[in-house]
Amino acid sequence: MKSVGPRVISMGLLLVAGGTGVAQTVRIAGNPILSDGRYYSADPAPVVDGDTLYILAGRDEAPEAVNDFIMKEWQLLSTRDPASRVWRHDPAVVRPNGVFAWAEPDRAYAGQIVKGVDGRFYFYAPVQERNSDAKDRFAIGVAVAESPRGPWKDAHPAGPIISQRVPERNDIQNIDPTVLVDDDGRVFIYWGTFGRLRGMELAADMVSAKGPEQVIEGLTGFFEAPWIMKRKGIYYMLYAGNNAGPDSPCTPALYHACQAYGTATSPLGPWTYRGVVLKPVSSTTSHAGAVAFKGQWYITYHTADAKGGGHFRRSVAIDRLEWDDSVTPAAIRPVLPTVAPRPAPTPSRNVAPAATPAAGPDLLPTRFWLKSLNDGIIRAAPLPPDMWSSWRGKDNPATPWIEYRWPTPVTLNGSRIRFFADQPAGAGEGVAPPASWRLEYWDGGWKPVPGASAYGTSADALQTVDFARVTTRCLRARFVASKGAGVGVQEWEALAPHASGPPAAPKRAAPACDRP
Ligand code: FUB
Repeated sequence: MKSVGPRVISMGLLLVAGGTGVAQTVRIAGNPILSDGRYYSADPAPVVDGDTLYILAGRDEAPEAVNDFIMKEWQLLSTRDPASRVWRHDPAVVRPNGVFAWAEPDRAYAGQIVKGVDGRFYFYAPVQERNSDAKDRFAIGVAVAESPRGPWKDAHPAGPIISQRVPERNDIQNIDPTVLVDDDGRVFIYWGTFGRLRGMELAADMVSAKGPEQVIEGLTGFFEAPWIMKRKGIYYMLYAGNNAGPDSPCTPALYHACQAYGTATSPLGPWTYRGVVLKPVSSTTSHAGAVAFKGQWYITYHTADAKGGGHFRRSVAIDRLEWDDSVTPAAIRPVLPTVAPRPAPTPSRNVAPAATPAAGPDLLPTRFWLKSLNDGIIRAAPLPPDMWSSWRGKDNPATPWIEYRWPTPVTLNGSRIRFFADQPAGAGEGVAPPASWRLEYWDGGWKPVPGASAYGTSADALQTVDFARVTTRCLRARFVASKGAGVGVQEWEALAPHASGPPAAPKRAAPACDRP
């Protein structure tokens, strides 16, 4: 794509020259920054140069039904004042094979731009090596430029500075680099994923390893996405954590991540876990960066909140990051994610959002997410936390059920359900459409809903069941599973006779009907 001179296009966007794509000035209403679904943006890494805040981001290009990181280029967002809500978007600023002759074109993963000891900008980029005998070909290359906008050239044309082969042999996936130039000019790089974090000192040239690679420990639940920063003499490491469980401070579901942090008084530790900064976002991955800009700290992260967004169609958000200086070391206050005002929801017959979901038997701990039943989201290619499922691997229950409980009685005359299946109907393994199912309501005992239409079992579309009006506090869907397979449900709606305004989510769990 060639640069063009300034010109105005529809939707209030101003086009200006820049990068290798066409830059646009974007006036936003709030988060995410790019929200209209034309460009997705992930793995934000903020960097300040003079009076401008830049955010480096990868670009998610996965089609809606593809669960994979299709990422071929990095882009830049920049502003002189986040409060102005005016951003410049430079798409396609750099591509892996455009700067690293040794790299594959795909997999422009989470990089970071850092101002080096010499005042130039260094871009730490995880890419895949084209020719390598390593089991995992992810490697970290470094490019250099006079400005965060580039143009970038390989700062180490001999190849990556870190891989499974250099500077030492390792067996981790070498991605998610983050770099600190300390006050005394020493340089430290940290990287890693899948629970394995490494740290190492670099020389002042920003590329040569001073080594050795060190295993970083002490950061509870570390999964990936480290972000190093320093404030008032203390080193802070933000990271995506996935220590999951019903009582975890981080995340209830294994496939989601929180942003947690730890502190240290020297750059390579020891590190002390300090708590959670950001609860799980709407995408399964969470990746953050933070920076001070004109006297205010900001945190950048990504979500699935843009139009058409998803776990592999993520979008960058920014919020203030505040400190609690009343404690030592200063603590990071929990971040309150903000979103742009949304249009008022259209009236709906679905009163499920006002109910508390329940299921029997219990979920496989940390794998599925009961709350997804009534979150209003149906994905083309859902992941486990997008659904409830009775699947346990073996001994899957023959007659599982799900239930809605309202705090006060509701009148219903229909229901819609969207099954999930990764096996065909009749399969005896995995998750298959149920052999049959029925709806019951509580009326002093469980009774079949009267006059029910056919109970469809296909997982390809919402299955609608109409029935005669009932007024109840509890509605149950009982399934007969296919042979030994599990049953999966992405979304389950309970329909009132007439549409009304959006039902409020319950403040407290509604009690069961069938217990005194
Ligand atoms: O964007 C690809 C990967 O997703 C990053 O490397 C991880 O941190 C996660 O955000």
